[in-house]
Amino acid sequence: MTTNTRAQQTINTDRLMASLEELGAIGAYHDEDADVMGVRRLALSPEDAEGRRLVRKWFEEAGLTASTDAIGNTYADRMGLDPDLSPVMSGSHIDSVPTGGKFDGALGVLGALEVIRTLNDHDITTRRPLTIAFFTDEEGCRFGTDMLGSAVATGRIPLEQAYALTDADGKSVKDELAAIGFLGDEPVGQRRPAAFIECHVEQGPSLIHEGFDLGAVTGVQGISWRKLTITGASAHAGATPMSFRKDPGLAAAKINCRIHEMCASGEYGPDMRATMGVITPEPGMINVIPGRVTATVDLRNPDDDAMRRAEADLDAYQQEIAEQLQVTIDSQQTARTPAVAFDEAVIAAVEAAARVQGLKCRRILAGAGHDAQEWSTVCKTAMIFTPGLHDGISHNPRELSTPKHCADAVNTLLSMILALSDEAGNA
Ligand code: HGY
Ligand code: MN
Ligand code: MN
Repeated sequence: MTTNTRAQQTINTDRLMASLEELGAIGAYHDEDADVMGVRRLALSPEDAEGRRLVRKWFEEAGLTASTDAIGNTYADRMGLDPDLSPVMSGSHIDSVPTGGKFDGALGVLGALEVIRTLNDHDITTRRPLTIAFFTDEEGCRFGTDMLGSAVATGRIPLEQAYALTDADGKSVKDELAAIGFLGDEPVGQRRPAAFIECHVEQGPSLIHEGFDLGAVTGVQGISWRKLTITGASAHAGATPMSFRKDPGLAAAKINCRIHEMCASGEYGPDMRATMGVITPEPGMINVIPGRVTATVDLRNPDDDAMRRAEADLDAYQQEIAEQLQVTIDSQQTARTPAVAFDEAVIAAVEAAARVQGLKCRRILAGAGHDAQEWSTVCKTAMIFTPGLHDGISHNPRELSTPKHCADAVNTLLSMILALSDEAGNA
């Protein structure tokens, strides 16, 4: 057993890409629009279960001790020279959106695994123990709130509240965890690493457009999700005069226009983003004025005060529209996370690790939510971003990072994990 030497080694890129391909084949589907293979691995689905089992098998084949907690987060531990020190943790998610790609989340999990495999290849033992992990339901698509597993593990969402969340078919998180065999017996809330580091595709156009190899992520912008149930009166599309209508479809359309106007106004800062991703009319027929529309609003803002103002102004607008169009609007907040700043020393260490490899790196704020933002509430945390082709598109089957993009990120992750696990200091 050798002591922890600064690894001059680099990861095995072919092995990393082969693992990404193999995991990416689970839940693969042919996307007609993009004419490429996408990934559909919704949280706690049979596809997610198959992916979980494969990755847990890989964890164990790498000599790690795997365990699953009560919300289905799966951790894999590697002994350090000093077993009493708290571990360095790295991981991400393997669930995807329904029209996902092979890299979102998977690069963070399989990149961490590749670091372990590389340390094993060179018989390197780190000072601190290491833990790699995948977390439950990062995407939030199926059960309505994102970063669920990490939020429960770090105390933001109570376990029982998470268990009770249901999908569109009324299936609960707890029942679905049990159904796929990942209702673990490790209590949640026990894992408190010394540091957390996650690598992830940027999911946006900045790095590739500006010619950077990597991003040292400074934090995550605020996220606010709401589900609107707008109820009016279904009626005949031809026989009903316009003045007789109570049309929830019109209400949803006006709200969608309003959130775009709010972004364009600059009144909520220059970077606010808003999306109405779900707009579902019932009964959804060409000749029937809808009786009910279910819609969602996703607001993002790096400025928490501006986010609060936007939420309050949108609440007021919803009431105004309800009165104007004689509909009712039930508005439920389904996710809410504040803007998060990562640890300055860890961010600087990412920049230094990139420089050592001769990689062009710049600081960047995460546009998407990530597991790391939850772990940043319990330990020093940062992220490594890598660019993507096609303007860094993500939550789209065309998501694509090259082997170099992936290797640059994971070699930087290797350096970071060695540096962070070398540190003495608190237990
Ligand atoms: O929605 C997000 O930002 C993340 O992909 N769950
Ligand atoms: Mn992700
Ligand atoms: Mn995602």
